[in-house]
Amino acid sequence: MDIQELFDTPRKIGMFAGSVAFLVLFPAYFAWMPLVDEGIVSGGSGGSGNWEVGFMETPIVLQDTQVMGDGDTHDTFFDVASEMNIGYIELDIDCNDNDDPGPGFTDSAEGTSDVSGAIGDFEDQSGDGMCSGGDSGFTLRWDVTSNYSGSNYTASGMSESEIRAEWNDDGLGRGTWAATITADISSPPSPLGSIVDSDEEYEITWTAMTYELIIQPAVEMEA
Ligand SMILES: [Ca+2]
Ligand SMILES: [Ca+2]
Repeated sequence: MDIQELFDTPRKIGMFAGSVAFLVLFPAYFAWMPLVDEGIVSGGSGGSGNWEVGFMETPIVLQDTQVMGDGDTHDTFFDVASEMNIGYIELDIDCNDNDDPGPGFTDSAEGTSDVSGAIGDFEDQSGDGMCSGGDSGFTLRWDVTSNYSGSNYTASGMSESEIRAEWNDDGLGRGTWAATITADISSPPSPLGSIVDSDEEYEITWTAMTYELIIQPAVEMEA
């Protein structure tokens, strides 16, 4: 078969052109698809549009209980390492003083953080609160991902990669978070006061809330 025979009819020429187009487009398609999966480029109709954005959260928790007398202090440490994005770091101190008969003389908790061992430009915080049970005591919280709430929302007029770029912890928040907790014990002013109430149990809970971003096209509701 010579070259003349290959291209002697319009149909054969057409088939040859189609084959060449296929050979060029096929590898190009497979080079492009992984970029779509990675969210580096936006695919097809889903370029800029409406997206449902959600956060699948997994907490890393460290819990400890300390019984402390009046004026006692306790240093607590939380070592954080995670491959996932971190939404926020939280320190929660809970206590419930039910030692005194009747109302009043409620113990309290106070604390100050030391964030110098954590990667990032975090500011130290302090807090205090009464030991009145439930979610009393105090809570300190730092956003590692800016403006993190973990609430689902609908994004409009953005590409998937723009949304992913917005929700990122930039590798911050790893390292050692620390705080010093101080007990304030209140007891009735009598010789028996310190027998009635001389200490309190403080529950210390550190949480690093990690998340995975879930992005899917919003379902268009036709009116
Ligand atoms: Ca008390
Ligand atoms: Ca007490």
